[in-house]
Amino acid sequence: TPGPAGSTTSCSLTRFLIEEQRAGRVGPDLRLLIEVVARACKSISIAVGKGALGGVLGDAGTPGAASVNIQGEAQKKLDVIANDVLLEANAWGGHLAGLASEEMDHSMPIPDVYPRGNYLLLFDPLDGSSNIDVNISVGTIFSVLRCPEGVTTPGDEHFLQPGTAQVAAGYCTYGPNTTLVLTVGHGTHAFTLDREIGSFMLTTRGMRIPEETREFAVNMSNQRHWQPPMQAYIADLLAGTTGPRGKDFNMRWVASMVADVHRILTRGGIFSYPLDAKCEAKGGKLRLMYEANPMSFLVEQAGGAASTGRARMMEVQPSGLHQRVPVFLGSRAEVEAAVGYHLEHDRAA
Ligand code: P6P
Repeated sequence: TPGPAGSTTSCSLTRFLIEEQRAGRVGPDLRLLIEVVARACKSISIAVGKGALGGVLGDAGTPGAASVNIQGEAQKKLDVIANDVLLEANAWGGHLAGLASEEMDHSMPIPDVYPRGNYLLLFDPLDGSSNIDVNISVGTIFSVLRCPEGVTTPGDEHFLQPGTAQVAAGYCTYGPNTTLVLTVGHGTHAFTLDREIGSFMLTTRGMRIPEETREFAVNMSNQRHWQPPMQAYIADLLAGTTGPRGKDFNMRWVASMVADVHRILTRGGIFSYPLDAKCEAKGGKLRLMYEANPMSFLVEQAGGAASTGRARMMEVQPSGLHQRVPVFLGSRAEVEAAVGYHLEHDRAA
């Protein structure tokens, strides 16, 4: 029988999902969809783990003509490989009506040759891929929505649902170990890949983010480009015991959202990618549909908070598949403090 929160009786992802299904917390189709995504993550982990030996480091495209995605970012070979793995794995399963990827301009209905299911899958196939060539953790992020009733051939507009509509979300971090972190709306749980048997094994049931923290994650090189409330907030963190926060803080920035969020889910902290003068015109740096929303679902299910700095992330009504947003997520009390600086600034304006 399933152990209490925190316990990890030897339980594979498959067993965990079957027990969640028996408990009525996940349906059979969604259970199978998650298993398909997990299998694809195993394949991606193997490709990423080969490093230079796999001949797949570096930029996609031809020398001097790197391929660029809709984000305007140079694609890495592994970005393309990870995307192809997820497309192939999910095409024939029969659980999906359509899928959308950071690496594809538009969403894609499941090909007519296969049966279509009731879900929509969105993913960032390899987030943080600029870190691959320097052997720093990267990851796959995914989000699952219901396909609207009566829609048999979903288009981009059918994906534009708020984060609260997600039925599942997760990421797989490819680091010293490969760990899948998943929620189906009943807690956030971690599964570590046992490479000897090829199964994800439950290693943390019911992750909990500490309410308070002394650790923040932000790219400090953008400091001069931030809006005033962000400047004030970070200045007070840096002032430590000499300032209004009354405690000293530590900083971590991996520049791989999956790695930073995994650390925060594991030991607390606040992650922030705010608006700055460089990304303001685009609405932010990070993408709402397949980065901010799935991470926000996982964080909230672990007792944390996720905000745009002015509103709950998962209540943002999307206007575009690749829409960008400012992001504050992690330890609830610290996110609320950061939001306070923004709301106070707006009130005074
Ligand atoms: P910067 C990776 O490219 C990413 O999308 C996130 O994974 C990461 O948190 C952020 O961008 C890093 O951005 O500006 O520090 O390189």
